[in-house]
Amino acid sequence: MQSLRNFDGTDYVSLNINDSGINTRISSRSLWRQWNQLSRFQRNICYFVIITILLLIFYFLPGDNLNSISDNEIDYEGGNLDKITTKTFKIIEETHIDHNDHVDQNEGAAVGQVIEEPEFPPEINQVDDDQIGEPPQPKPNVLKFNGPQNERQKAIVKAFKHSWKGYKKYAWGRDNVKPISRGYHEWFGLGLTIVDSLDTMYMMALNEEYTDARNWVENNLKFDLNRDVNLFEVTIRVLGGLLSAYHLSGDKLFLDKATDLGDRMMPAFSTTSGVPYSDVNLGTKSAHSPKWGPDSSTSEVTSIQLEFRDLSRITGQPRFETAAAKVSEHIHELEKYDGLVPIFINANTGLFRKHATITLGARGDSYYEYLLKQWLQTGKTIDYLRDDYLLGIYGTEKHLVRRTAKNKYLFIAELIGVSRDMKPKMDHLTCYLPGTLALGVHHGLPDEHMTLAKELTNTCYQTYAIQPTFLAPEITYFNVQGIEDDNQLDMYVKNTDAHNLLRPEFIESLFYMWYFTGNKTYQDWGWKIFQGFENYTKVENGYTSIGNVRNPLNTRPRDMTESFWYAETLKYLYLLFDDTRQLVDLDRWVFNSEGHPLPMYEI
Ligand code: DMJ
Repeated sequence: MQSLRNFDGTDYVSLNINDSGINTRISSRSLWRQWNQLSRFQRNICYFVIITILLLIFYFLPGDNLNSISDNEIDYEGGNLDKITTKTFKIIEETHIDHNDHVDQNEGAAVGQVIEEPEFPPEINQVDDDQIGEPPQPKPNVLKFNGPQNERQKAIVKAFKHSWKGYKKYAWGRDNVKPISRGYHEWFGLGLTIVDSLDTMYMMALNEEYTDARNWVENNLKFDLNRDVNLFEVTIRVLGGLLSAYHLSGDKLFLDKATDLGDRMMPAFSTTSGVPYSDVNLGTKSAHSPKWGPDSSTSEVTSIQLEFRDLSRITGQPRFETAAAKVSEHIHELEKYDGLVPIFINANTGLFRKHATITLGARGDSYYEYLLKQWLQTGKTIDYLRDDYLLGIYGTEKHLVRRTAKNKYLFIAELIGVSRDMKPKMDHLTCYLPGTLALGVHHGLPDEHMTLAKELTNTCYQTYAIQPTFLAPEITYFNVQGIEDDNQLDMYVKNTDAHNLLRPEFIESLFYMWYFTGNKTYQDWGWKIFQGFENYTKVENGYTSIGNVRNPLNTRPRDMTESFWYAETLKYLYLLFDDTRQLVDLDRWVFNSEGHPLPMYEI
């Protein structure tokens, strides 16, 4: 190092590295010379000593040093692979410890510390495999409920309370109330009306009723019943109801009940194809095909995935999601008719029943609904779900969309038998479709779907409006043949199809249409329909299904209130009359087939 002077007179320091380089080269040469003068034996001893020293260094180097890299040190941009890999391992270790079933054996273990393998029998260790680490987090919850905000919402809450009062008085803890005979009806023995109603009461801020129901669930809801139940119905109503109540309230009671129920339904998936049996005994944990035949309904086996996936995501146990998703994956591989599916599938062969009816009504409907909703639930990350949905709508437009001869009302027909003959008939169940189409369009699917949605909404509305009760029948037939008769009607109803079960599908669609368009006509249509329910289904102790919508003087009350009246029809009416359209955020929540909101996940 030298002190020198610049031309302008300022001082500077010069560091001469060349000299030291020369010295280094000289000393390396002499070292090399000395090394060559060693005998082979001496060199081997040197090798041995060097290797031993290196091994000792590696052995005693503390493991934590490898992990002690802070986020700031990680050069994500520059691709410092070693550091990123080390960090990733650390994250995996942390999540494994957090969610390991046996973590209590090692309480206090630090992250990265070696945890001794517990001595559990193999089957328990298998459960360990089931843990996938930290459950994916849903998008943030933005739900807040303040009770009814306007006259229409108040009227809906009043209707709910009236119906609930009858149920509580005459059927408490039973599946359904029979409001005329003041009795009850048991289907599964699971207090269906209570569990199905939990989230509706929560959203309506009916605190007293909600608390009663919550306490019943805590003290009385037991699944250890030696009784066959329908996998689909119990999934969408009971499992869906519990999960939704859990997400809205955060009350772990509901999650515990849901997990117990999910466990008990798992035997339904023990088939050779993975397509579940329709019936499962929650007490004996055994499952089988329905009594009436070997097949399961297509819509049933494909409309359990939202619930089973949600259960997995909250518990961190993937087996529920895996079993249910396998069904969708299997059906994805099956041959379809331009995306349309027959309504029966054999659980053992995993094959569709050849030439079964194709319909978007009973036994077909929610296959299409759950393709879209599963895609949304998983953050639009599973492409085949979206593609199968789009294909299904394409097939619908190609093969099922028809118009009446006179007023050109658009409806969704059915295809029957080997010849796939068109049957000009539409179940009320099909009136869920406009809502689902609108939901898809909002989430980026083709705008043309909205045209179909609007036209079908209008037709469904007509099925109500043309009846003197202003209530739609279960099934409507359509005139597609043009005849020279001014009196020809576009729609007609057969005697056997004239009942109304207080079903929700069209109200559900009105809610989506209102939510996405802001067109108040949809609210007004819903209000008129609600008047129909008020005028022709309301009785002293609640609301009842009726046998005939065509004659206001002879509605033939059926003395039955289905649980979906509370879970869906009244909930969707309440949401339809939410003028702010902000009560539920449809970018964050997806409703299951029974009207229970579940959170969307990022993946
Ligand atoms: C409900 O249980 C569900 O909406 C299901 O998807 C279809 N049937 C009833 C309502 O009609």
